Amino acid sequence: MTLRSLDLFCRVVDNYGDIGICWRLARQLRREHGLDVRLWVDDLVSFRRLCPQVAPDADTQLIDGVTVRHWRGQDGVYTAADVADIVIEFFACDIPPGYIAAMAECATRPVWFNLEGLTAEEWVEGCHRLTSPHPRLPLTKHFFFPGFTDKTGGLPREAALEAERLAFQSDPAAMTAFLAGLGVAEAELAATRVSLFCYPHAPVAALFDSWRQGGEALVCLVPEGVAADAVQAFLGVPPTAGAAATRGALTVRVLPFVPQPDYDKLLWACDLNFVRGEDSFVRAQWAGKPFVWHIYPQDENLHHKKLRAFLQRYAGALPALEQVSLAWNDAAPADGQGDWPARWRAFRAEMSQMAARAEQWRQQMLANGDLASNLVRFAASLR
Ligand code: TRH
Repeated sequence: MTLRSLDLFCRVVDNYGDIGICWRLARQLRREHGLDVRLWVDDLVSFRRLCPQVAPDADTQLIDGVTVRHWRGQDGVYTAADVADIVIEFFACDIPPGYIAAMAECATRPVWFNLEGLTAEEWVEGCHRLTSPHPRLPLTKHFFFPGFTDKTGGLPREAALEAERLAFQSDPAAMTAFLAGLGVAEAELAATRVSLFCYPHAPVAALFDSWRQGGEALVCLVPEGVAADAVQAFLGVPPTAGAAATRGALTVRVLPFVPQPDYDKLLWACDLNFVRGEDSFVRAQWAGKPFVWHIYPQDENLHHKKLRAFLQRYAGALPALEQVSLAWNDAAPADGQGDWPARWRAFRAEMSQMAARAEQWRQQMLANGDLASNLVRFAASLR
């Protein structure tokens, strides 16, 4: 039986966490796989930040062909007719019990996935596609893991992404116009360009100091709301879009928080990108430019394990990248703290090797296919 419809349930964590990934996936499943996609989101106000078309008080709305449903809570009565052919709960987000009961009443049961978070740890390969039978109902859930090897679901990537990136990067006028549209001044175009997206606890002030004292002109482009305290301290004025200041070799410029497609362009237009969480981290990998990852913090420093697992796969031959990544995430060994100006000097000297590695890594990731296609293919095989 053909799979035609899909329900994706997403809970927004910590401002807009996770909706970045789900919104991208929902659009791709609609556009490239022709599925009738409903995206259930519990926090439309946060969602609107990434997607300005979102009306925060609408129960149901259609955006880019995706039906967006306000997921108001766990109550609610559902029938088999409400259930999609594929049901995805993102990151074990617990879909409403009434919906699960309705799933069990379907003549043909839906294909049910728990789509997990991205990690480079090796155990993922053993858990990818594992089944989890419901304790009471005749339903089976499958775990689906994004990942970095061909024994995982791969990374999210739209079919046209590579072509779009190549077109943009081979058109300097388009790049200049894009940056000018974000307020980047012409005089800043000659400097080394860095985009900055991180959680508030990153040691931004120390990094700014290193750049300020460094020997090369560097412009740091920071979307509004990111690292607000450190940016304000550097600028001396509130960090609203358009604010900028130059001190020593460093110019910090606050950009508007751009819509998702423009965020890709920003990554493509920079020499180095600081990214965070999951979605921007993946986009930086597709950008094929050097990047530093700020991982979302977890209890008992579990995130440090995940960071190391990634660095082991990615940065084996890039010691300065490893050092900076560990220090950026407060995971450097006590005796390896060093200071930021020294770390940055080593990092800068290694950047051309990082660029080569980024390119090689992108090719490697491309070979794993993309998450949406891998998921749809697997879902079809279960029918
Ligand atoms: O939102 P995040 O902090 O996401 C995280 C991760 O998913 C993490 O695993 C999770 O547990 C945590 O949330 C709660 O960072 P992420 O994943 O990079 O998503 C941010 C999105 O914002 C991404 O889609 C890129 C987008 N973005 C823009 O569209 N415009 C911008 O200007 C910027 C800076 C980001």
